[in-house]
Amino acid sequence: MKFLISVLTLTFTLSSHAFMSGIDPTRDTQGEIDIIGATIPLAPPSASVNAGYVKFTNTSDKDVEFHSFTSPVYDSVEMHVMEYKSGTAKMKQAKKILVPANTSIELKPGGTHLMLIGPRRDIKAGEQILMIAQDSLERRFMLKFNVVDFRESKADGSNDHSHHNH
Ligand SMILES: [Cu+2]
Repeated sequence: MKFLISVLTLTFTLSSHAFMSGIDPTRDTQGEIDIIGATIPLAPPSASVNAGYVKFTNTSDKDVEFHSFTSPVYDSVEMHVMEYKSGTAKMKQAKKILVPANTSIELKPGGTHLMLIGPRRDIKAGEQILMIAQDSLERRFMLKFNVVDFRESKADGSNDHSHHNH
């Protein structure tokens, strides 16, 4: 992990605040944006996509608009919103995700989510997947997603997905 972080630091030698402490992987503060409970549910082995869920809290007085997400583990990451029309739900690609000033938004099942396309290797429960979000000011935010196998335990809808076994 240390190695990977230094590689990323070299690749993205930008503002140092874009890199979090890593003390609590479920809640990283990077300047104005708190990143809470970033989770990737483990998909069946045959799946070629995963979904990413996370809660963003904007603690600043300025809107933050994410324009892109990338991950070294996936070929591409798309922002998806759900469209409900006459009883059917359809995913639609979005060009941005807005986190208004002093507001929290949640990417969750049935709503806005990240679509992780083309995993470059096998994904295992318990590991962390790095993702870089870039906003409209070209600031970069590093996110760590916990891969969770909800088939192991009952998904009761609670938001506590933290694992303490590593
Ligand atoms: Cu989707």
